[in-house]
Amino acid sequence: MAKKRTISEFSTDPAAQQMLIRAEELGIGTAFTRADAMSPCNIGDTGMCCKNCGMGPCRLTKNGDVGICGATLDTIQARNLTRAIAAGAAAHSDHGRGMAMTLKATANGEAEGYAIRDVAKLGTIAALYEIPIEGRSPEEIANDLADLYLSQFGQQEGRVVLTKRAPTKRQKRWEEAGVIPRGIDREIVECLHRTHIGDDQDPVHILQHAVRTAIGDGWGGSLLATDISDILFGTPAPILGQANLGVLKDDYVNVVVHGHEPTLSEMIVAASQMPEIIEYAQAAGAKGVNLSGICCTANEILMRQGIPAAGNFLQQELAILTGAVEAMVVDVQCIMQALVVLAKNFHTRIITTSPKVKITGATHIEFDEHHALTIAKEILKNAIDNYKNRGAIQIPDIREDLIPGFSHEYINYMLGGSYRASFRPLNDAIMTGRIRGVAAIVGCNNPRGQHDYLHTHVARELLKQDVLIVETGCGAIAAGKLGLMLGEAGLSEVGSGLREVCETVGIPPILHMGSCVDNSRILTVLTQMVEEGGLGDDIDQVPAVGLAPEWMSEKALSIGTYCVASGAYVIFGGTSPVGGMPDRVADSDIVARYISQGWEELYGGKLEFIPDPQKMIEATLAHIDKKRAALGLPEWEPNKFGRSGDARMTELEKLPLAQKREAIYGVAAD
Ligand code: SF4
Ligand code: MSK
Repeated sequence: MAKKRTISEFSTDPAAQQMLIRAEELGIGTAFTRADAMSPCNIGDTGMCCKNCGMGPCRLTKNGDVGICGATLDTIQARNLTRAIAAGAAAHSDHGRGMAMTLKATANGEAEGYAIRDVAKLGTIAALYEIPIEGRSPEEIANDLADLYLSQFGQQEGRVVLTKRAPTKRQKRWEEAGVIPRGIDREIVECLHRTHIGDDQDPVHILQHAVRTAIGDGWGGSLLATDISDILFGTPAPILGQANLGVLKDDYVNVVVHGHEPTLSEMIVAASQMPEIIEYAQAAGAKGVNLSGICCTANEILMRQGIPAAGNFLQQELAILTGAVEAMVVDVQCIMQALVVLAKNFHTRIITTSPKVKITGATHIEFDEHHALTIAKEILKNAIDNYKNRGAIQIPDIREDLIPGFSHEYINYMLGGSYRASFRPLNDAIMTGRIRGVAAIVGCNNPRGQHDYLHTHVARELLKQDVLIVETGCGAIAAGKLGLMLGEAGLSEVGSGLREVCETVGIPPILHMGSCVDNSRILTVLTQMVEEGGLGDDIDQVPAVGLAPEWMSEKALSIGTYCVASGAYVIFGGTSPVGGMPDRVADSDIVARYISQGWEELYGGKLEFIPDPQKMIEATLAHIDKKRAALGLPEWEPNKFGRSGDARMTELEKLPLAQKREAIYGVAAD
């Protein structure tokens, strides 16, 4: 019998807790209560079930069990993991394909409402591939770039051209391991082929292809999606935003955009500010239209337009429970089917928009980039028409300011200024030990655990240890809700060395770097840190760790795998999908060992599943310290740095001259 949790065990977020109490009062179920009611299958959740053919499903429960076809547990686990990675890579990359098609349509004047906003980034990216720039219009260059990027999907031979943006040594490693993706789609299709009954049955060989597919995501589909989003909608720079359910407004028409793609949501932002729409809303008795976001669509418009985030993955149902949402407009990925049933208790309309996503019972208004602004206006008018149907509302008065928008271009600029933009100050801060290392905390929420707890607990503890944190996805929204993304407001909990750097540069201790596909920005930052010098000549030498403490989606597994292939130590929380049997003899644990030790030998990075937060933190710090030692950097010392500014000067003033000189210049007096 599954344990029934209390409201505070469901979520650490007080706004979420208020809505969960409301759900309980109204007798409405949510993902949290459904998770309590349904225990996970203890065979499937550790990868011990195969249903790849009609002879199964085969459930392997004892050491030595095999499926009807003779497949071993290791083969089944490798196949299951590979299929999940292929699905995740497909989701990211298909998003990238959509962006490339929009870029092509924009370049040819066929995309209503879109323009090339970042011509400089277009030029920088085009130059990487030797696309001619001189004397050509942005549209001509964009057309060539779109063609090049679109060709990467169906390419059969050669290499995905974006992989050339990895450090040289990394590319060599991939070549030696035979994992450079030939074409983005080709590798995904081959994953499905290889894992069909009676195909690839060597777990290590299967997983080699999983790596190749994931690289096609991180250094292919995701990277090009980020490039094009920036070119079309502007490269993010810091901007003031807000997060949590308190961003909904009682006297406005609330429209929540949810999913992943910025193409439609950017047009909805533009349409919501048009006099025609504002007047339409006022005629309906509202003050106007209040837009907010959930999940990564939220991150996309938060970091570019400052549009507030109503919450992360587990808050999609909770936003509707406020009773104040006229329409939730969804595109692709992470949209719960439960929204439609839940919305029937309120007046909220669930509007699906992607040609790829329909939900039974939802209103479908199909998006087409050729008529984007017209469709955006139609959607908003549909929501406004629904305002009169609003019943009792309860909006938690809880929201937090945050500053998102730390693209790698901006990080480069902020560290060095416009005349000497550089990663040098960041590398120097790591080399001296002011910053112990870097952690990327990314990924989803999972109702099997306490909403936002792992994200925020792990982040807080690492900040105390002078670890600079970058975040994307739902993890970023969790940190934003906690107030750790607002310049000095977040610094009270931060180690003294990191605090000194944040104060000097003027940054929060956690940098919001965008949506799930923007994990490619983190790869770019790591590459630029390597190129800057002083931290080795490949990503696996940088004192950095990736964490997905509350992961749930297949995309997270693809992200984790391409980060490992890029050289990172990646730690996931929750249950391992290759966990196997509790009583397994270690020597038979081929898959779990291979993705850790085996991948570390090949790529310098490894993937591990560590559910315990304390162990997760210890493993992160141990890895950072190991990498520091390997680089010959000084051992990190707490409180060595950071007594900067007036306080430090007052302290120094009290010292005798010789000691003062030593303290300031690090050399003894003459
Ligand atoms: Fe069972 Fe083999 Fe079919 Fe999988 S592929 S379901 S292990 S018979
Ligand atoms: S939205 S993939 S729940 S991060 Fe990108 Fe959040 Fe995970 Fe979806």
